[in-house]
Amino acid sequence: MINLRYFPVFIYLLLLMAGCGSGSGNTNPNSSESLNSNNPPSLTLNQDYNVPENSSLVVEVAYSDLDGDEVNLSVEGTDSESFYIDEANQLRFNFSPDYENAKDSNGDNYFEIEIIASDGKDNDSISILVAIINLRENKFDELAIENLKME
Ligand SMILES: [Ca+2]
Ligand SMILES: [Ca+2]
Ligand SMILES: [Ca+2]
Repeated sequence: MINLRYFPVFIYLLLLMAGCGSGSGNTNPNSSESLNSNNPPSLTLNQDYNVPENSSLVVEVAYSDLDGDEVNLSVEGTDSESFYIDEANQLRFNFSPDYENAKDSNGDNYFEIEIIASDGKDNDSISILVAIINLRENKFDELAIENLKME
C-alpha cells in the first residue's frame, strides 16, 4: 500500500531527473539551467574621479559581458539625478558643475553615485565618488577664495 501511494512521486522525480539531463527538452527560459549559464556583465571603473568645474564629462563607462549580451547601464545612488550616460557610454553631468555652487545632496562637491550594468539577468555595480575641482575662473572668484581664507 505504501509503495503504491508514493509511486506517482517516484515517477515525478524520475521525469525531473530526465528533464535536467537532456537539456534539449528544456523549453523553459526561466529555468535554473539557463540562469546558471549566464555570465554577469563586468564593469571596469575606478572608485574616485576628479572633474574640473565647468566640464560635464566624467568618464567613459567600460564594461564587458562574456556572452556578448546587450548591456544596459544606469546611474543610481544619492546624487544620481545629476548624471546621465549618453549613447557613447560616457558618464556625464546633466549640467555644468560649478565649484562655487555645489549641487550634490550635502553640498560638499563630492557626488556619490552607483553605476549599474545589467544584461537583463544579472548585474554588476560599483560605487563611485566624483569630486569637483575648483578653478580660478575670474577676479571675483579669487576674491571670494581670499575672503574665505580670512574668515
Ligand atoms: Ca551575460
Ligand atoms: Ca556630497
Ligand atoms: Ca572656481
